[in-house]
Amino acid sequence: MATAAHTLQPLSQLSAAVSEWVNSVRELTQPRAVRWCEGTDAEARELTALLLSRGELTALNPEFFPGCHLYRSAPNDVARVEHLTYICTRSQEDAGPNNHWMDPQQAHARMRELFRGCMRERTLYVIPYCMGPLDSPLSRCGVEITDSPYVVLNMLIMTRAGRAALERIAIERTFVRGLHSIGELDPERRFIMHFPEELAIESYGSGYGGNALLGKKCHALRIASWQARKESWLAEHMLIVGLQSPRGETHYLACAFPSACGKTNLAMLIPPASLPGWRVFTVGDDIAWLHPGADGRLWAINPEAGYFGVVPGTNPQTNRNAYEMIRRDTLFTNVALTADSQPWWEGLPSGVPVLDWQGRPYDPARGPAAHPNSRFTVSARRNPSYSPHAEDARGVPISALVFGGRRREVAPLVYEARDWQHGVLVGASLASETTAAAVGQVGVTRRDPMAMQPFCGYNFGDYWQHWLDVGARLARPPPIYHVNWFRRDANGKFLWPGYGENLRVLTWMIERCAGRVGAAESAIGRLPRPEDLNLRGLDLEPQALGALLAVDPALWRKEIVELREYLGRYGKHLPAALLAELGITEQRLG
Ligand code: OXD
Ligand code: MN
Repeated sequence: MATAAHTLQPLSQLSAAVSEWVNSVRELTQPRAVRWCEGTDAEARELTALLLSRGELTALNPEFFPGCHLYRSAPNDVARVEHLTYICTRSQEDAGPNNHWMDPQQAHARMRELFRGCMRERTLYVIPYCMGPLDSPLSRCGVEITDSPYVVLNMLIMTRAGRAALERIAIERTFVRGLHSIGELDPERRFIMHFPEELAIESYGSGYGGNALLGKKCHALRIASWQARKESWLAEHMLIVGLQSPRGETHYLACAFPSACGKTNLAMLIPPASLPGWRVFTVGDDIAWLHPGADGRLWAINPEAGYFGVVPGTNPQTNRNAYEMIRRDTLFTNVALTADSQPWWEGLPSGVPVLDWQGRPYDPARGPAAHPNSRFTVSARRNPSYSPHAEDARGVPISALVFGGRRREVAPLVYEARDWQHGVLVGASLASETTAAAVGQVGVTRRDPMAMQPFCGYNFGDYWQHWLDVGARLARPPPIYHVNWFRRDANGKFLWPGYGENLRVLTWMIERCAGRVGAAESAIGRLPRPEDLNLRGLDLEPQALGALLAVDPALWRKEIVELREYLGRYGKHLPAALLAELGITEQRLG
Protein backbone atom coordinates (compact mmCIF):
# COMPACT_ATOMS: atom_id res chain seq x y z
CA MET A 1 0.00 0.00 0.00
CA ALA A 2 1.27 3.47 -0.83
CA THR A 3 2.35 5.58 2.14
CA ALA A 4 1.54 9.29 2.35
CA ALA A 5 5.08 10.08 1.22
CA HIS A 6 4.57 8.06 -1.96
CA THR A 7 1.43 9.92 -2.87
CA LEU A 8 2.99 13.36 -2.62
CA GLN A 9 2.96 15.19 -5.91
CA PRO A 10 6.46 15.90 -7.28
CA LEU A 11 7.50 19.47 -6.49
CA SER A 12 8.06 20.14 -10.17
CA GLN A 13 4.31 19.69 -10.74
CA LEU A 14 2.98 21.91 -7.97
CA SER A 15 3.16 25.29 -9.70
CA ALA A 16 3.11 25.69 -13.47
CA ALA A 17 4.53 29.23 -13.18
CA VAL A 18 7.51 28.05 -11.12
CA SER A 19 8.14 25.05 -13.40
CA GLU A 20 8.07 27.19 -16.53
CA TRP A 21 10.57 29.56 -15.00
CA VAL A 22 12.83 26.70 -13.85
CA ASN A 23 12.73 25.24 -17.38
CA SER A 24 13.71 28.54 -18.95
CA VAL A 25 16.60 28.94 -16.48
CA ARG A 26 17.69 25.36 -17.15
CA GLU A 27 17.87 26.05 -20.88
CA LEU A 28 19.92 29.16 -20.24
CA THR A 29 22.32 27.80 -17.62
CA GLN A 30 22.66 24.16 -18.86
CA PRO A 31 23.03 22.37 -15.50
CA ARG A 32 23.95 18.70 -15.26
CA ALA A 33 20.95 18.06 -12.99
CA VAL A 34 17.98 19.86 -11.43
CA ARG A 35 17.11 19.30 -7.81
CA TRP A 36 13.93 20.61 -6.16
CA CYS A 37 14.34 21.19 -2.42
CA GLU A 38 11.77 19.56 -0.14
CA GLY A 39 13.10 21.36 2.95
CA THR A 40 13.61 18.22 5.03
CA ASP A 41 16.34 17.50 7.59
CA ALA A 42 17.42 14.52 5.49
CA GLU A 43 18.06 16.86 2.57
CA ALA A 44 20.21 19.17 4.74
CA ARG A 45 22.19 16.13 5.95
CA GLU A 46 22.72 14.96 2.38
CA LEU A 47 23.97 18.39 1.25
CA THR A 48 26.26 18.58 4.26
CA ALA A 49 27.70 15.17 3.40
CA LEU A 50 28.23 16.31 -0.19
CA LEU A 51 30.14 19.42 0.86
CA LEU A 52 32.18 17.43 3.39
CA SER A 53 33.11 14.90 0.70
CA ARG A 54 34.21 17.73 -1.61
CA GLY A 55 36.32 19.26 1.16
CA GLU A 56 34.23 22.45 1.08
CA LEU A 57 33.01 21.99 4.65
CA THR A 58 34.99 21.03 7.73
CA ALA A 59 33.25 19.24 10.59
CA LEU A 60 33.97 20.96 13.89
CA ASN A 61 34.88 19.21 17.13
CA PRO A 62 31.76 17.07 17.83
CA GLU A 63 32.39 17.02 21.58
CA PHE A 64 32.17 20.80 22.00
CA PHE A 65 30.38 21.84 18.77
CA PRO A 66 28.06 18.98 17.78
CA GLY A 67 26.43 19.37 14.38
CA CYS A 68 28.63 22.40 13.56
CA HIS A 69 30.62 22.98 10.38
CA LEU A 70 33.06 25.49 8.96
CA TYR A 71 32.85 26.87 5.45
CA ARG A 72 35.61 29.04 3.98
CA SER A 73 34.51 31.43 1.26
CA ALA A 74 36.78 32.65 -1.52
CA PRO A 75 39.04 35.28 0.07
CA ASN A 76 37.74 37.93 -2.34
CA ASP A 77 34.13 37.13 -1.51
CA VAL A 78 33.60 38.02 2.14
CA ALA A 79 30.98 40.77 2.31
CA ARG A 80 28.11 42.45 0.54
CA VAL A 81 29.14 44.43 -2.54
CA GLU A 82 27.11 47.61 -2.55
CA HIS A 83 29.02 49.06 -5.52
CA LEU A 84 27.89 46.07 -7.63
CA THR A 85 24.29 46.10 -6.38
CA TYR A 86 21.73 47.67 -8.71
CA ILE A 87 18.06 48.58 -8.71
CA CYS A 88 16.78 48.21 -12.28
CA THR A 89 13.56 50.17 -12.65
CA ARG A 90 12.23 51.47 -15.98
CA SER A 91 12.70 55.03 -14.77
CA GLN A 92 15.99 55.93 -13.07
CA GLU A 93 14.13 58.36 -10.83
CA ASP A 94 12.25 55.48 -9.24
CA ALA A 95 15.53 53.97 -8.04
CA GLY A 96 16.61 57.37 -6.68
CA PRO A 97 20.03 58.81 -5.90
CA ASN A 98 20.34 56.28 -3.07
CA ASN A 99 20.76 53.36 -5.51
CA HIS A 100 22.97 52.34 -8.39
CA TRP A 101 20.67 52.05 -11.36
CA MET A 102 20.72 50.17 -14.64
CA ASP A 103 18.09 50.06 -17.36
CA PRO A 104 16.23 46.72 -16.91
CA GLN A 105 16.67 45.61 -20.53
CA GLN A 106 20.36 46.35 -20.46
CA ALA A 107 20.72 44.62 -17.09
CA HIS A 108 18.84 41.52 -18.26
CA ALA A 109 20.96 41.34 -21.41
CA ARG A 110 24.17 41.62 -19.42
CA MET A 111 23.07 39.02 -16.90
CA ARG A 112 21.86 36.64 -19.61
CA GLU A 113 25.38 36.57 -21.04
CA LEU A 114 26.84 35.83 -17.62
CA PHE A 115 24.28 33.10 -16.83
CA ARG A 116 24.52 31.45 -20.28
CA GLY A 117 25.89 27.94 -19.72
CA CYS A 118 27.21 28.86 -16.25
CA MET A 119 25.83 25.73 -14.51
CA ARG A 120 27.45 23.12 -16.82
CA GLU A 121 28.80 20.31 -14.64
CA ARG A 122 26.80 21.73 -11.73
CA THR A 123 23.45 20.93 -10.13
CA LEU A 124 20.72 23.53 -10.30
CA TYR A 125 18.84 23.70 -6.98
CA VAL A 126 15.30 25.07 -6.78
CA ILE A 127 14.49 26.46 -3.33
CA PRO A 128 10.87 27.53 -2.80
CA TYR A 129 10.72 29.58 0.40
CA CYS A 130 8.36 31.61 2.52
CA MET A 131 9.52 34.77 4.28
CA GLY A 132 7.56 34.79 7.53
CA PRO A 133 5.42 32.14 9.20
CA LEU A 134 3.86 29.82 6.62
CA ASP A 135 0.34 30.56 7.88
CA SER A 136 0.71 34.32 8.14
CA PRO A 137 -1.10 36.66 5.74
CA LEU A 138 1.81 39.06 6.30
CA SER A 139 4.36 36.62 4.81
CA ARG A 140 5.51 36.65 1.17
CA CYS A 141 7.07 33.85 -0.89
CA GLY A 142 9.89 33.45 -3.33
CA VAL A 143 11.89 30.84 -5.21
CA GLU A 144 15.67 30.92 -5.36
CA ILE A 145 17.50 29.01 -8.06
CA THR A 146 21.18 28.50 -7.24
CA ASP A 147 24.13 26.32 -8.17
CA SER A 148 25.65 26.54 -4.68
CA PRO A 149 24.85 23.77 -2.16
CA TYR A 150 26.27 26.09 0.54
CA VAL A 151 23.59 28.63 -0.36
CA VAL A 152 20.93 25.90 -0.16
CA LEU A 153 22.11 24.90 3.32
CA ASN A 154 21.91 28.52 4.46
CA MET A 155 18.49 29.07 2.90
CA LEU A 156 17.17 25.95 4.63
CA ILE A 157 18.12 27.56 7.95
CA MET A 158 17.27 31.18 7.17
CA THR A 159 13.83 30.69 5.58
CA ARG A 160 10.84 28.34 5.69
CA ALA A 161 11.99 26.47 2.60
CA GLY A 162 10.56 23.51 0.74
CA ARG A 163 7.25 21.87 -0.11
CA ALA A 164 4.96 23.92 2.15
CA ALA A 165 6.28 27.16 0.67
CA LEU A 166 5.71 25.89 -2.86
CA GLU A 167 2.18 24.82 -1.93
CA ARG A 168 1.52 28.39 -0.79
CA ILE A 169 3.02 29.77 -4.01
CA ALA A 170 0.79 27.48 -6.06
CA ILE A 171 -2.26 28.96 -4.33
CA GLU A 172 -1.11 32.60 -4.30
CA ARG A 173 0.27 32.45 -7.87
CA THR A 174 2.83 35.11 -7.09
CA PHE A 175 6.45 34.80 -5.96
CA VAL A 176 9.76 36.62 -6.11
CA ARG A 177 12.09 35.03 -8.69
CA GLY A 178 15.68 34.92 -7.47
CA LEU A 179 18.29 33.54 -9.84
CA HIS A 180 21.75 33.00 -8.41
CA SER A 181 25.00 31.50 -9.64
CA ILE A 182 28.40 31.65 -8.03
CA GLY A 183 29.74 31.95 -11.59
CA GLU A 184 33.53 32.04 -11.45
CA LEU A 185 33.62 33.97 -8.13
CA ASP A 186 35.36 36.68 -10.08
CA PRO A 187 34.88 40.18 -8.62
CA GLU A 188 35.09 41.51 -12.18
CA ARG A 189 32.10 39.38 -13.17
CA ARG A 190 29.87 40.01 -10.16
CA PHE A 191 26.50 41.78 -10.08
CA ILE A 192 23.51 41.79 -7.75
CA MET A 193 20.57 43.07 -9.82
CA HIS A 194 17.06 43.80 -8.59
CA PHE A 195 14.01 44.25 -10.81
CA PRO A 196 11.30 45.41 -8.38
CA GLU A 197 8.71 45.94 -11.13
CA GLU A 198 9.10 42.26 -12.08
CA LEU A 199 9.61 40.96 -8.50
CA ALA A 200 12.90 39.48 -9.71
CA ILE A 201 16.52 39.25 -8.54
CA GLU A 202 19.57 38.14 -10.54
CA SER A 203 22.81 37.61 -8.66
CA TYR A 204 26.03 36.39 -10.24
CA GLY A 205 29.62 35.83 -9.13
CA SER A 206 29.38 35.78 -5.32
CA GLY A 207 28.52 32.96 -2.94
CA TYR A 208 28.46 35.10 0.16
CA GLY A 209 25.73 36.19 2.58
CA GLY A 210 23.56 39.06 1.43
CA ASN A 211 24.81 38.67 -2.17
CA ALA A 212 23.72 35.05 -2.45
CA LEU A 213 21.08 34.17 0.18
CA LEU A 214 18.48 35.97 -1.88
CA GLY A 215 15.67 35.70 0.66
CA LYS A 216 17.49 38.07 3.00
CA LYS A 217 18.59 41.52 1.86
CA CYS A 218 17.57 41.15 -1.80
CA HIS A 219 14.03 39.88 -1.22
CA ALA A 220 13.07 40.75 2.37
CA LEU A 221 14.38 44.32 2.09
CA ARG A 222 14.99 45.59 -1.46
CA ILE A 223 12.11 43.89 -3.26
CA ALA A 224 9.85 43.81 -0.19
CA SER A 225 10.26 47.55 0.42
CA TRP A 226 8.84 48.06 -3.09
CA GLN A 227 6.01 45.58 -2.47
CA ALA A 228 5.34 47.20 0.90
CA ARG A 229 4.90 50.62 -0.70
CA LYS A 230 2.36 49.22 -3.14
CA GLU A 231 0.54 47.30 -0.40
CA SER A 232 0.74 49.96 2.39
CA TRP A 233 3.16 48.35 4.84
CA LEU A 234 6.84 48.74 5.75
CA ALA A 235 9.77 46.36 5.14
CA GLU A 236 12.57 47.49 7.44
CA HIS A 237 16.13 46.69 8.55
CA MET A 238 14.99 46.26 12.15
CA LEU A 239 15.30 43.76 14.95
CA ILE A 240 12.16 42.97 16.94
CA VAL A 241 12.51 42.44 20.68
CA GLY A 242 9.94 41.80 23.42
CA LEU A 243 10.61 43.22 26.89
CA GLN A 244 8.63 41.85 29.80
CA SER A 245 8.53 44.16 32.80
CA PRO A 246 8.50 42.99 36.42
CA ARG A 247 4.74 43.81 36.28
CA GLY A 248 4.38 41.11 33.63
CA GLU A 249 3.55 43.42 30.70
CA THR A 250 5.37 42.68 27.44
CA HIS A 251 6.18 45.49 25.01
CA TYR A 252 7.68 44.90 21.58
CA LEU A 253 10.17 47.31 20.07
CA ALA A 254 11.36 47.37 16.46
CA CYS A 255 14.85 48.86 16.20
CA ALA A 256 16.78 49.92 13.09
CA PHE A 257 20.57 50.00 13.20
CA PRO A 258 23.08 49.95 10.35
CA SER A 259 24.94 46.69 9.74
CA ALA A 260 27.17 45.39 12.54
CA CYS A 261 25.98 47.94 15.15
CA GLY A 262 24.89 45.24 17.61
CA LYS A 263 21.36 44.40 16.40
CA THR A 264 21.80 40.71 17.18
CA ASN A 265 23.14 41.54 20.66
CA LEU A 266 20.25 43.90 21.39
CA ALA A 267 17.69 41.37 20.14
CA MET A 268 19.07 38.78 22.58
CA LEU A 269 19.96 41.10 25.43
CA ILE A 270 20.53 39.62 28.89
CA PRO A 271 19.14 41.93 31.60
CA PRO A 272 21.78 43.04 34.11
CA ALA A 273 21.45 41.57 37.61
CA SER A 274 20.68 45.06 38.92
CA LEU A 275 17.41 45.15 36.89
CA PRO A 276 15.66 42.14 38.44
CA GLY A 277 12.38 40.93 37.05
CA TRP A 278 12.91 42.05 33.44
CA ARG A 279 12.87 39.41 30.70
CA VAL A 280 13.86 39.77 27.06
CA PHE A 281 12.45 37.79 24.12
CA THR A 282 13.78 37.81 20.57
CA VAL A 283 11.35 37.94 17.66
CA GLY A 284 13.94 38.86 15.01
CA ASP A 285 17.49 40.19 14.78
CA ASP A 286 17.70 41.85 11.36
CA ILE A 287 14.47 42.43 9.42
CA ALA A 288 10.94 43.46 10.38
CA TRP A 289 7.85 43.61 8.21
CA LEU A 290 5.46 46.08 9.83
CA HIS A 291 1.79 46.07 8.91
CA PRO A 292 -0.89 48.50 10.09
CA GLY A 293 -3.42 46.47 12.09
CA ALA A 294 -7.18 46.88 12.31
CA ASP A 295 -6.63 48.23 15.85
CA GLY A 296 -4.58 51.19 14.54
CA ARG A 297 -1.28 49.80 15.79
CA LEU A 298 1.68 48.46 13.82
CA TRP A 299 2.09 44.67 13.88
CA ALA A 300 5.42 43.06 13.07
CA ILE A 301 6.68 39.73 11.81
CA ASN A 302 10.26 38.60 11.36
CA PRO A 303 10.39 37.26 7.80
CA GLU A 304 13.46 35.13 8.59
CA ALA A 305 13.71 31.77 10.35
CA GLY A 306 17.37 31.96 11.35
CA TYR A 307 20.26 34.28 12.11
CA PHE A 308 23.17 35.11 9.85
CA GLY A 309 25.14 36.96 12.51
CA VAL A 310 28.60 38.46 12.83
CA VAL A 311 30.77 36.09 14.92
CA PRO A 312 33.73 38.16 16.19
CA GLY A 313 33.01 39.72 19.55
CA THR A 314 30.45 37.05 20.52
CA ASN A 315 31.24 35.85 24.04
CA PRO A 316 29.42 35.22 27.32
CA GLN A 317 29.74 38.88 28.31
CA THR A 318 28.57 40.49 25.06
CA ASN A 319 25.85 37.99 24.10
CA ARG A 320 25.50 34.88 26.23
CA ASN A 321 22.42 33.74 24.35
CA ALA A 322 24.21 33.82 20.99
CA TYR A 323 27.30 32.23 22.53
CA GLU A 324 25.19 29.30 23.78
CA MET A 325 23.10 29.16 20.62
CA ILE A 326 26.03 28.67 18.24
CA ARG A 327 27.51 25.72 20.09
CA ARG A 328 25.44 23.22 18.14
CA ASP A 329 23.92 22.78 14.67
CA THR A 330 25.59 25.94 13.39
CA LEU A 331 27.22 26.71 10.08
CA PHE A 332 30.26 28.95 10.57
CA THR A 333 31.73 30.91 7.69
CA ASN A 334 35.29 32.31 7.71
CA VAL A 335 36.18 31.79 11.38
CA ALA A 336 39.59 30.50 12.55
CA LEU A 337 40.28 27.00 13.92
CA THR A 338 42.01 25.74 17.06
CA ALA A 339 44.28 22.67 17.09
CA ASP A 340 41.33 20.48 18.17
CA SER A 341 38.98 21.81 15.45
CA GLN A 342 37.01 24.24 17.54
CA PRO A 343 35.97 27.48 15.86
CA TRP A 344 37.85 30.54 17.09
CA TRP A 345 37.30 34.25 16.68
CA GLU A 346 38.54 37.52 18.10
CA GLY A 347 36.77 38.32 21.37
CA LEU A 348 36.71 34.74 22.71
CA PRO A 349 38.06 34.57 26.24
CA SER A 350 39.97 31.31 25.62
CA GLY A 351 41.39 29.07 22.92
CA VAL A 352 44.29 29.55 20.55
CA PRO A 353 43.85 29.84 16.78
CA VAL A 354 46.16 27.66 14.71
CA LEU A 355 44.55 28.15 11.29
CA ASP A 356 43.20 31.52 10.16
CA TRP A 357 39.95 32.05 8.25
CA GLN A 358 41.68 31.19 4.99
CA GLY A 359 42.98 27.90 6.42
CA ARG A 360 46.58 29.18 6.60
CA PRO A 361 48.76 28.75 9.70
CA TYR A 362 47.73 31.68 11.87
CA ASP A 363 50.17 34.59 11.75
CA PRO A 364 49.06 37.75 13.61
CA ALA A 365 51.12 39.80 11.16
CA ARG A 366 48.55 38.90 8.49
CA GLY A 367 45.63 40.38 10.43
CA PRO A 368 42.84 38.86 12.51
CA ALA A 369 42.49 35.08 12.74
CA ALA A 370 38.75 35.15 11.99
CA HIS A 371 37.54 37.46 9.23
CA PRO A 372 35.92 40.57 10.85
CA ASN A 373 32.75 39.75 8.87
CA SER A 374 32.83 36.01 9.65
CA ARG A 375 29.33 34.70 10.28
CA PHE A 376 27.20 32.07 11.98
CA THR A 377 24.06 30.67 10.38
CA VAL A 378 21.75 29.07 12.90
CA SER A 379 18.06 28.36 13.33
CA ALA A 380 16.21 30.99 15.39
CA ARG A 381 14.76 28.13 17.43
CA ARG A 382 18.20 27.50 18.92
CA ASN A 383 18.07 30.91 20.61
CA PRO A 384 17.42 30.54 24.37
CA SER A 385 15.52 33.87 24.30
CA TYR A 386 13.37 33.00 21.24
CA SER A 387 9.95 34.56 21.79
CA PRO A 388 6.98 32.21 22.13
CA HIS A 389 5.18 34.72 19.88
CA ALA A 390 7.84 34.87 17.17
CA GLU A 391 5.79 32.63 14.90
CA ASP A 392 2.37 34.18 15.56
CA ALA A 393 0.59 34.55 12.24
CA ARG A 394 -0.69 38.03 13.09
CA GLY A 395 2.73 39.22 14.31
CA VAL A 396 3.39 41.15 17.52
CA PRO A 397 2.12 44.67 18.31
CA ILE A 398 4.82 47.33 18.29
CA SER A 399 4.98 49.75 21.24
CA ALA A 400 7.89 51.88 19.96
CA LEU A 401 10.26 52.25 17.03
CA VAL A 402 13.93 52.93 17.64
CA PHE A 403 16.60 54.26 15.27
CA GLY A 404 20.26 54.10 16.18
CA GLY A 405 23.64 54.81 14.70
CA ARG A 406 27.28 54.49 15.63
CA ARG A 407 28.34 58.10 16.31
CA ARG A 408 31.27 59.16 18.47
CA GLU A 409 29.66 62.58 18.98
CA VAL A 410 26.55 64.70 18.20
CA ALA A 411 23.74 62.19 18.95
CA PRO A 412 22.98 61.82 22.67
CA LEU A 413 22.39 58.43 24.33
CA VAL A 414 18.65 58.65 23.63
CA TYR A 415 15.92 61.07 22.60
CA GLU A 416 12.26 60.83 21.76
CA ALA A 417 10.83 62.33 18.58
CA ARG A 418 8.11 64.97 18.98
CA ASP A 419 5.64 62.86 16.97
CA TRP A 420 5.52 60.45 14.00
CA GLN A 421 6.33 63.13 11.41
CA HIS A 422 9.34 64.30 13.38
CA GLY A 423 10.25 60.63 13.92
CA VAL A 424 10.40 60.13 10.16
CA LEU A 425 12.92 62.98 9.99
CA VAL A 426 14.88 61.39 12.85
CA GLY A 427 15.00 58.11 10.91
CA ALA A 428 15.89 59.89 7.68
CA SER A 429 18.76 61.64 9.50
CA LEU A 430 20.39 58.43 10.68
CA ALA A 431 24.15 58.40 10.18
CA SER A 432 26.71 55.86 11.27
CA GLU A 433 30.35 54.90 11.04
CA THR A 434 30.82 52.11 8.48
CA THR A 435 31.81 48.55 9.49
CA ALA A 436 33.16 45.38 7.86
CA ALA A 437 29.70 44.10 6.83
CA ALA A 438 30.15 45.67 3.41
CA VAL A 439 33.22 46.03 1.21
CA GLY A 440 34.77 49.50 1.56
CA GLN A 441 36.43 51.82 4.03
CA VAL A 442 35.63 51.09 7.68
CA GLY A 443 34.96 53.84 10.25
CA VAL A 444 33.80 56.73 8.06
CA THR A 445 30.49 58.39 8.94
CA ARG A 446 27.89 58.05 6.24
CA ARG A 447 24.19 58.84 6.05
CA ASP A 448 22.16 55.69 6.46
CA PRO A 449 18.48 56.72 6.61
CA MET A 450 16.40 54.22 8.59
CA ALA A 451 19.53 51.97 8.34
CA MET A 452 18.22 51.25 4.81
CA GLN A 453 20.87 52.96 2.65
CA PRO A 454 22.08 49.62 1.19
CA PHE A 455 18.62 48.04 1.23
CA CYS A 456 15.85 50.40 0.09
CA GLY A 457 14.59 49.21 -3.31
CA TYR A 458 13.42 52.63 -4.47
CA ASN A 459 13.87 56.39 -4.21
CA PHE A 460 14.40 57.44 -0.59
CA GLY A 461 12.28 60.56 -1.18
CA ASP A 462 9.28 58.37 -2.07
CA TYR A 463 10.15 56.03 0.79
CA TRP A 464 9.99 58.84 3.37
CA GLN A 465 6.66 59.95 1.91
CA HIS A 466 5.47 56.35 2.28
CA TRP A 467 6.53 56.37 5.93
CA LEU A 468 4.55 59.61 6.45
CA ASP A 469 1.51 58.06 4.72
CA VAL A 470 1.63 54.89 6.82
CA GLY A 471 1.88 56.95 10.02
CA ALA A 472 -1.00 59.20 9.00
CA ARG A 473 -3.23 56.14 8.69
CA LEU A 474 -2.32 54.71 12.12
CA ALA A 475 -4.78 55.57 14.85
CA ARG A 476 -2.18 54.55 17.46
CA PRO A 477 1.25 55.22 15.90
CA PRO A 478 4.13 54.05 18.10
CA PRO A 479 6.45 56.74 19.50
CA ILE A 480 9.84 56.96 17.77
CA TYR A 481 13.22 57.11 19.52
CA HIS A 482 16.84 57.61 18.55
CA VAL A 483 19.68 55.95 20.47
CA ASN A 484 23.46 56.06 20.28
CA TRP A 485 25.34 53.47 22.32
CA PHE A 486 28.63 54.57 20.81
CA ARG A 487 29.29 58.08 22.21
CA ARG A 488 32.97 58.59 23.13
CA ASP A 489 34.88 61.05 25.28
CA ALA A 490 37.75 63.25 24.06
CA ASN A 491 40.15 60.31 24.54
CA GLY A 492 38.06 58.03 22.37
CA LYS A 493 36.71 56.01 25.32
CA PHE A 494 33.10 54.80 25.10
CA LEU A 495 30.91 56.70 27.58
CA TRP A 496 28.15 54.10 27.82
CA PRO A 497 28.79 50.45 28.80
CA GLY A 498 26.35 49.10 26.17
CA TYR A 499 25.23 45.45 25.84
CA GLY A 500 22.86 44.38 28.69
CA GLU A 501 22.95 47.87 30.18
CA ASN A 502 21.12 49.16 27.09
CA LEU A 503 18.01 47.76 28.74
CA ARG A 504 18.04 50.83 31.02
CA VAL A 505 17.38 53.01 28.00
CA LEU A 506 14.74 50.67 26.59
CA THR A 507 12.91 50.52 29.92
CA TRP A 508 12.74 54.32 29.92
CA MET A 509 10.96 54.10 26.56
CA ILE A 510 8.54 51.51 27.86
CA GLU A 511 7.80 53.51 30.97
CA ARG A 512 7.23 56.51 28.69
CA CYS A 513 4.70 54.49 26.67
CA ALA A 514 2.85 53.75 29.91
CA GLY A 515 3.05 57.42 30.97
CA ARG A 516 4.98 56.48 34.11
CA VAL A 517 8.20 58.46 33.62
CA GLY A 518 9.18 61.97 32.62
CA ALA A 519 11.44 63.63 30.08
CA ALA A 520 12.83 67.08 29.37
CA GLU A 521 12.09 69.00 26.18
CA SER A 522 15.10 69.85 24.04
CA ALA A 523 15.54 71.34 20.59
CA ILE A 524 15.95 67.89 19.03
CA GLY A 525 13.21 66.06 20.97
CA ARG A 526 12.60 64.80 24.51
CA LEU A 527 15.51 63.47 26.58
CA PRO A 528 15.42 61.67 29.92
CA ARG A 529 16.62 63.66 32.89
CA PRO A 530 19.17 61.67 34.95
CA GLU A 531 16.41 60.84 37.45
CA ASP A 532 14.21 59.42 34.66
CA LEU A 533 16.68 56.64 33.91
CA ASN A 534 16.99 53.58 36.09
CA LEU A 535 20.73 53.67 36.82
CA ARG A 536 20.62 51.51 39.95
CA GLY A 537 23.77 49.40 40.24
CA LEU A 538 25.47 51.09 37.28
CA ASP A 539 28.90 52.53 37.81
CA LEU A 540 28.65 55.68 35.71
CA GLU A 541 30.39 58.99 36.50
CA PRO A 542 27.92 61.92 36.68
CA GLN A 543 30.17 63.67 34.18
CA ALA A 544 29.81 60.80 31.71
CA LEU A 545 26.03 60.82 32.18
CA GLY A 546 26.00 64.59 31.60
CA ALA A 547 27.93 64.14 28.35
CA LEU A 548 25.66 61.28 27.24
CA LEU A 549 22.54 63.40 27.69
CA ALA A 550 23.99 66.64 26.30
CA VAL A 551 22.78 68.35 23.14
CA ASP A 552 25.51 70.64 21.84
CA PRO A 553 23.73 73.41 19.83
CA ALA A 554 26.84 74.23 17.78
CA LEU A 555 27.34 70.60 16.69
CA TRP A 556 23.63 70.24 15.99
CA ARG A 557 23.50 73.40 13.90
CA LYS A 558 26.32 71.96 11.81
CA GLU A 559 24.44 68.66 11.62
CA ILE A 560 21.32 70.45 10.37
CA VAL A 561 23.28 72.19 7.62
CA GLU A 562 24.73 68.85 6.47
CA LEU A 563 21.35 67.19 6.70
CA ARG A 564 19.64 69.88 4.64
CA GLU A 565 22.32 69.46 1.98
CA TYR A 566 21.85 65.67 2.05
CA LEU A 567 18.05 65.74 1.91
CA GLY A 568 18.20 68.35 -0.87
CA ARG A 569 19.64 65.67 -3.16
CA TYR A 570 16.18 64.10 -3.32
CA GLY A 571 14.80 67.20 -5.06
CA LYS A 572 11.09 67.08 -5.80
CA HIS A 573 10.80 63.62 -4.22
CA LEU A 574 11.67 65.02 -0.78
CA PRO A 575 8.48 65.42 1.29
CA ALA A 576 7.95 69.04 2.33
CA ALA A 577 6.96 67.77 5.79
CA LEU A 578 10.55 66.70 6.46
CA LEU A 579 11.90 70.14 5.62
CA ALA A 580 9.25 71.66 7.87
CA GLU A 581 10.38 69.41 10.74
CA LEU A 582 14.00 70.34 10.07
CA GLY A 583 12.97 74.01 10.24
CA ILE A 584 11.30 73.47 13.63
CA THR A 585 14.42 71.84 15.06
CA GLU A 586 16.63 74.58 13.64
CA GLN A 587 14.43 77.28 15.14
CA ARG A 588 14.53 75.59 18.53
CA LEU A 589 18.30 75.41 18.43
CA GLY A 590 18.21 79.20 18.21
C1 OXD B 1 23.63 41.90 7.59
C2 OXD B 1 23.98 43.26 7.17
O1 OXD B 1 24.30 40.95 7.19
O2 OXD B 1 23.23 44.18 7.51
O3 OXD B 1 22.64 41.77 8.33
O4 OXD B 1 25.00 43.45 6.49
MN1 MN C 1 21.50 43.54 8.52
